[in-house]
Amino acid sequence: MKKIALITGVTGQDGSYLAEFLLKKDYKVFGIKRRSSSFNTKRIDHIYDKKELKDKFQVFYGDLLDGSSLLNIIEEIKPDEIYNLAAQSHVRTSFDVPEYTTDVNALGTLRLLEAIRRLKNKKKIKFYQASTSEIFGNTTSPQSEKTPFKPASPYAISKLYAYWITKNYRDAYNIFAVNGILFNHEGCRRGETFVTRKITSAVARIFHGSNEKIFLGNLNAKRDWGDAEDYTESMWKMLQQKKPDDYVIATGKSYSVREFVREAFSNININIKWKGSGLNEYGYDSKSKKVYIKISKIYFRPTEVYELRGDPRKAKKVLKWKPKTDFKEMVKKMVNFDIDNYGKTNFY
Ligand code: NAP
Ligand code: F7E
Repeated sequence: MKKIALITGVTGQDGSYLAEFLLKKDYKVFGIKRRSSSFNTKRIDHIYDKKELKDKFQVFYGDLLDGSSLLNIIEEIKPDEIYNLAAQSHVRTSFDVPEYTTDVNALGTLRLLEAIRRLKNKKKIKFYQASTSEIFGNTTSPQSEKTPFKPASPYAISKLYAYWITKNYRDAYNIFAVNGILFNHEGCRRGETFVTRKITSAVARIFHGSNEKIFLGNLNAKRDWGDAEDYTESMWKMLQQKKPDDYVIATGKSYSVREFVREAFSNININIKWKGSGLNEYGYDSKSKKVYIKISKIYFRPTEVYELRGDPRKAKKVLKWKPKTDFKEMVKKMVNFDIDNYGKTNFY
């Protein structure tokens, strides 16, 4: 019998990669999409378009804010594995909509776990929770499964609730539930408001002749940036273990936003240098002296996380997982993708 997977957040970066990954493993894949006033399926439309996948991939309307929709879908499709990837996932925005972020990310996870708890066969369902390095906040790097939590945003705090409730339902009700504590992972389907894709899409426009400047916030923040496609495999691996457990998924290396900018521009043969300080700092082409980067205070956060760098040794040992793509390759892949698809509307 084919295994059945349900993915919340299937229209997002990770959801779309995971759907493809599971379809290749011959799963039947169901996704949940929320109602939106404009099209929100651009990352999965190409899966729908494949005739051979017609009976293997299906998407239902549902919402993490609507417990009955989750229960109905789970009862109807009877999944073997549930991947909870849906979230209000933008850290900066979580300061503007803290209540909404908490409702979706924290209570949304509870609603799913409650839906599972009510099922007769709850012990057979495996549940993956998309946890995050943000729960560590400003702790000393590298962060591992043993690092204490110090979340520093409404997003991180909502995800810490989801982390604990997942653990609690595992212990209290014997549900196979795991937390994948993933550090930042990026790719060609990354949302354009996250800093990496914001930079690579602007670099592509500049390559094609745009005269724009990129306005950024904190250039000194460091993140452990991995490749999103490498990371989706780890989610599946966590659910194939004998016992449920929590794992850090990371590369073990961190780079600053400043280094990301320089690396992205180097792919179009522009060598960025920096001048000035604070809000007056700018980045310019060392040859033409043209200014490409400026600072805007709107991109700073009320509380920033200065460095996240993960220790993935447990995942390497137990899951036999390791990242395949390094920082330079990942940046190159994103810049080239944005250059090649410049001006196109349907490109995934
Ligand atoms: P993403 O691109 O922002 O995707 C989020 C998904 O959640 C989208 O499909 C979105 O739908 C959906 N969603 C939002 N609110 C919803 C609601 N109320 N009900 C149902 N669906 C809803 O995020 P991602 O980068 O793929 O990340 C996947 C998960 O991993 C998220 O939970 C994120 O917090 C977590 N995470 C991400 C990273 C990372 O670096 N990418 C690292 C650690 C953890 P729309 O398409 O309609 O917006
Ligand atoms: O910011 C700095 C910003 O928004 C990265 C989500 O997937 O990963 C992601 O959260 C860094 C921060 O990602 C701009 O201050 C500077 O220090 O790309 P980001 P994030 O906040 O790390 C974690 C693991 C998740 O779980 C989240 O869901 O870059 N930064 N200038 C900027 N950030 C943005 N967005 N825009 C700027 O202009």
